[in-house]
Amino acid sequence: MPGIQTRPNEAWPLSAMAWMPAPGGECKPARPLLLCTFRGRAPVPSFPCTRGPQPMIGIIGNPQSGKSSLLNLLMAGSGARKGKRDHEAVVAVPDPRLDWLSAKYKPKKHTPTQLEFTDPGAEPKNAGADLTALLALSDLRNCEGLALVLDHFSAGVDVEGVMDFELATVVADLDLVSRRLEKLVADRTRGLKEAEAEMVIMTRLQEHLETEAPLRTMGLSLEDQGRLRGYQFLTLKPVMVVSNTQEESAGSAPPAELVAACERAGHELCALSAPLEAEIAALEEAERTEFMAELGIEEPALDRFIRSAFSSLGLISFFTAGEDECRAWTVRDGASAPEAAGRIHTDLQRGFIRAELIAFADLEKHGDEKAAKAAGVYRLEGKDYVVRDGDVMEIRFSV
Ligand SMILES: Nc1nc2c(ncn2[C@@H]2O[C@H](COP(=O)(O)OP(=O)(O)OP(=O)(O)O)[C@@H](O)[C@H]2O)c(=O)[nH]1
Ligand SMILES: [Mg+2]
Repeated sequence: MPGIQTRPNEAWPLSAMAWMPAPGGECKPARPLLLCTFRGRAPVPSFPCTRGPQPMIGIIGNPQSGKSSLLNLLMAGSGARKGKRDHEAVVAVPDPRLDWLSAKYKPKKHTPTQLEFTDPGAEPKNAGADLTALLALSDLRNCEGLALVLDHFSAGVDVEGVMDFELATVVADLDLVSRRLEKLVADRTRGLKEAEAEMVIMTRLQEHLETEAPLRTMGLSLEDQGRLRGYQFLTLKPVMVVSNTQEESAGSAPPAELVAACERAGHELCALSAPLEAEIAALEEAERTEFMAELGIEEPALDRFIRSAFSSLGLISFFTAGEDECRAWTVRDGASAPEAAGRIHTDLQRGFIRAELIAFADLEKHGDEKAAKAAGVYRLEGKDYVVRDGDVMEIRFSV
């Protein structure tokens, strides 16, 4: 794709803020998303997910690229279940750290964090839809991230699929911006003054997209991206490229050109062979380890895929651990300790006093809390603490 351009982020005119749609669909207020509902209490709004209690990733790709194979594979993983619809799968994010905690505390309940995947191309009404048609579906637009499946099993690996996808998403966003601008021009003609401010911003987005560059290269601040959330621009979404390779390629590194193309585009890359992964998933644990050793792989590519899909969304996990439950909780990277506490219960956020915590690596190193405390690696953190991936926390609160 020619000339990806970036330019510094100019301040948004203050007057422009008023029109910004709330998350959750063009110009519609977001349905607040709820992670836990405690009887009779206000639900906890999550990091904004637009579709359900856990982040949703939309599976996209050309016809016959292996989208359904990937969804079936996800469904076959341990802890996976069918989502609300047949083409949706809720999967557990594999995390050896949580497994370690559960092995230690032997809790009554082991609760990994979850991600949801949807394959709208599998809906009968979308049968045979190509990439462009799939990208137009609101089901995909409303996802927090996209997984692009590329057929690299029938004709080998190339980088065309990544380039075609980039262009298709830029064109789709440009179409959205252009339609919005048409409406704004009509509004201005009718004398609506507010239209002016939004036009300034939409024109900037349009100019950028016309250079065939995705909006993620525009240098928009996180705050500005948040303001634009309601539009669900495809080129602002994190993308996981799934190179669905030939079985023989399992265990070898993806070709350098593909790695470079994904890096240029800012996408995560995961190479896997769908039929091989299905074979691995169907084996008993002992046989699985042996089979993977023969192939020269340490863990199923599927596990790596789910984990990097999770982190590509800008999410991290913290843990609570005890004899009742060992649980991984999802927060956005950058969340404060009270925000993280609020994921567990609104009361914990409201009455937050402090967090008592230890980094998972320190707990693992010292073996247990007592030894960790003796080594001085157990910490007390206040309201301003920014939670780190892998923190094992206990919240002190008073309401
Ligand atoms: N050899 C081989 N065949 C595969 C692989 N992945 C998928 N296939 C085959 O390719 C065909 C299409 O796979 P699907 O998973 O149905 O592809 P899809 O993208 O869901 O297809 P549509 O929904 O029709 O667009 C099926 O016959 C699969 O068995 C692979 O890694 N290797
Ligand atoms: Mg399919």
